[in-house]
Amino acid sequence: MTNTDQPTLLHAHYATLQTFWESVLERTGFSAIVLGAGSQQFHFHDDQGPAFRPNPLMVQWLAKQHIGENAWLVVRQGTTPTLFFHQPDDFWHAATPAPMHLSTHMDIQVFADLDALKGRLVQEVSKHLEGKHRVAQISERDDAVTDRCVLNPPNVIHALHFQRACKTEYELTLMRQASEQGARGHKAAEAAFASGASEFGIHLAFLEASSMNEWQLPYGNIVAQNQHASLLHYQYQDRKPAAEMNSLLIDAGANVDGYASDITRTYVGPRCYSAEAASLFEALLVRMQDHQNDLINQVTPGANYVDLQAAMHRSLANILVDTNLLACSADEAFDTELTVPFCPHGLGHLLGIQVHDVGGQQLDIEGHVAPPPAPYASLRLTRPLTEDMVITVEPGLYFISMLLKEKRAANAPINWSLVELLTRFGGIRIEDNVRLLPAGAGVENLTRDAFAKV
Ligand SMILES: [Mn+2]
Repeated sequence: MTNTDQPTLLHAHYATLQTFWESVLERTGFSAIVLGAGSQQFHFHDDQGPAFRPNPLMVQWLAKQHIGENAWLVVRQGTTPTLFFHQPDDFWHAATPAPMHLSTHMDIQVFADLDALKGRLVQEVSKHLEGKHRVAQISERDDAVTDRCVLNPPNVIHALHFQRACKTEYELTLMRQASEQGARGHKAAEAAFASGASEFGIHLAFLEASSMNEWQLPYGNIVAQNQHASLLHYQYQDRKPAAEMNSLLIDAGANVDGYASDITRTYVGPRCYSAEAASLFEALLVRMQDHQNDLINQVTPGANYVDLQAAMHRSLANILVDTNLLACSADEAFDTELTVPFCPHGLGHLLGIQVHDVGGQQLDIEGHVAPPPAPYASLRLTRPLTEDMVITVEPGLYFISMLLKEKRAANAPINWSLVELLTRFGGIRIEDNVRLLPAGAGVENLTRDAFAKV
């Protein structure tokens, strides 16, 4: 029996969801919320397609990666939800079994025949339509179940998305497991790199040790050696080991029952092209690790990630000046935004069912948004931090020729010979997943805990 089978955790998870969803019904005046899981889509002119991913709101209720296609969930006030589950008789594919272990938490009705399922769904939805009542239907491509269903009403979706940022203990248990599986993958990847494996070999080592099929990954593995590490979302894997092995940046996570981990580590390589460059890169790695620790220590309820993003650039300015990469003062580097091309991405984001979880720029359940300020346009998390959020903290330092070229043309005070020395290392990113504890108690670092455990 795993932790997630504990009935009390599951019970508390459902109580939290039910209370919040009922408050959304109350506030918006809908008599029910109907979720469609969706169905498999295909590539253009093809009978093959990407792996089916269900409606993420459905994942929150079923906490399952394998929610069958065509499932529907009806949530209403004062009673447990009803799940209509399609389990076809099929000899082409294995039918996803209905989650009967959840039957104490919801009414589960299983149908082999899709038309019969839809007929019962219409009946069920119609039951909740007295007078002028409307039902909120959240689904991707489906027609309205009845003409009284309102498709994807923003006021309902904003509220549900906002609430997903703060995790229940049940969700945290899944995310700890995802962190442990991710940490196993990372340890195997580190060992593979030390023994001279190619990017592809490291990718395979990660999959095996994390026990992930490629299609189960929360996002495509980023396995970047040498200069590839300067491509923030480098998506290929070289099949042959590189002639020189200066660095590895690996950004890879695992997925447990629909919940993700998102972990990045950077290593110095076993065959660096230059001893001088290697020792400089190693010194930068040490500084970046301290830098990340400092930022994690500032994560607390009430803090604003926009301020932390600015703190990241202030501290990056110090690192670049101390290591002589910049020939100006740290204040000048920060004020002139000279650190931005060295780290053009955001400090972090919400994490959960989606790797970049929804609602990070949302200020409230009404859906008011807080766009990130220039020059931090790619920051995905701008809302105030609160307890039980799970977020990533992932500062970076890169040598991106495309961005630095512009600075060179503008005669920026950059030490170009050092940049040249480090360009073949690509860059550094260190990313942990942390859960906010009450003010003063720090964070639960899911990633560090997992590395210490596996
Ligand atoms: Mn991330």
